[in-house]
Amino acid sequence: MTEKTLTVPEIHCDHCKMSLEGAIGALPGVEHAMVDVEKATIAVAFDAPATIEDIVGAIEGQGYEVPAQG
Ligand SMILES: [Cu+2]
Repeated sequence: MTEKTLTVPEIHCDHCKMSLEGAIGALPGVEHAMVDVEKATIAVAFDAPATIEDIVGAIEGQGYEVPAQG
């Protein structure tokens, strides 16, 4: 199991939380995705076949920019 926390500054409300948790959670291999609206972060836990690229792609697919993390 890989766990990562991504910062997505455009997260600002519960609608963001629901749409992002739904989109990421639907990816095969994702154990959980939890958005913290106040911190604008997403904590994800996943195994193969999911990759971090898939997860970033799902976030971008919802219309959010994912800046370089680090
Ligand atoms: Cu929102």
